[in-house]
Amino acid sequence: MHRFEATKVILRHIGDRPIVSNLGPTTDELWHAQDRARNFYTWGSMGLCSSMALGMALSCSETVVALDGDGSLLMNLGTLASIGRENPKNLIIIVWDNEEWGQTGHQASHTAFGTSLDQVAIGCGIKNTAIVHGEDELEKAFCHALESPGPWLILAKIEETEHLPYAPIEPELTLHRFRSTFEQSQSNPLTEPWVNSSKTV
Ligand SMILES: Cc1ncc(C[n+]2csc(CCOP(=O)(O)OP(=O)(O)O)c2C)c(N)n1
Ligand SMILES: [Mg+2]
Repeated sequence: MHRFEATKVILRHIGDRPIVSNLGPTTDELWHAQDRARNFYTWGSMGLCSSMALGMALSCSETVVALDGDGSLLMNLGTLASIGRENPKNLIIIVWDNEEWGQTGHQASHTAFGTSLDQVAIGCGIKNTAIVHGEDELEKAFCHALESPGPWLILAKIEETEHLPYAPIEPELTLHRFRSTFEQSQSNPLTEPWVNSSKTV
């Protein structure tokens, strides 16, 4: 499975929900697949994608989706413990696991040597996890995660290909654009059907 195709699978089902994307090819490919006001692209802030998504999930009632990377999550494993501790029902973490730090020269990451990020998540108290290898499996797991309370961690094994060009977009612009969609949704909250009874925050 390639990340660009896998990203399109997520977009097919995302509706208007917010996405936070990892720095590098994850963000670039999300932009190429579909630029949306509800995409929060990150640049440079390695290791913070899932942390930012956690903060958003704790602050709103919509389901927030993080598209993280194996290398970045490895750099900030504590975020999994924080997710397990806070236990937000409305958070789905997808990890594009290419077993390498792709953007900086394809150095093999720990997941190429036996680290199982889904097992780390389980050890941190994140009960809903899945490992997917192909687009059909990803689609099934993501749709299931959208329909049932989280938090979820979906570990998607991907093969690296040539990177697409950088997304030609200004970070400041996307920040303001993204933020304004939350302001608009205050008057018309987009709440998941299962949130009212199970929301913990
Ligand atoms: C604190 C910090 N250290 C190092 C980097 C350099 N860096 C940028 S992307 C990247 C690799 C990220 O790996 P991963 O999350 O697996 O994403 P991939 O490139 O494989 O899609 C690194 C090391 C950085 N931006 N910030
Ligand atoms: Mg990687």
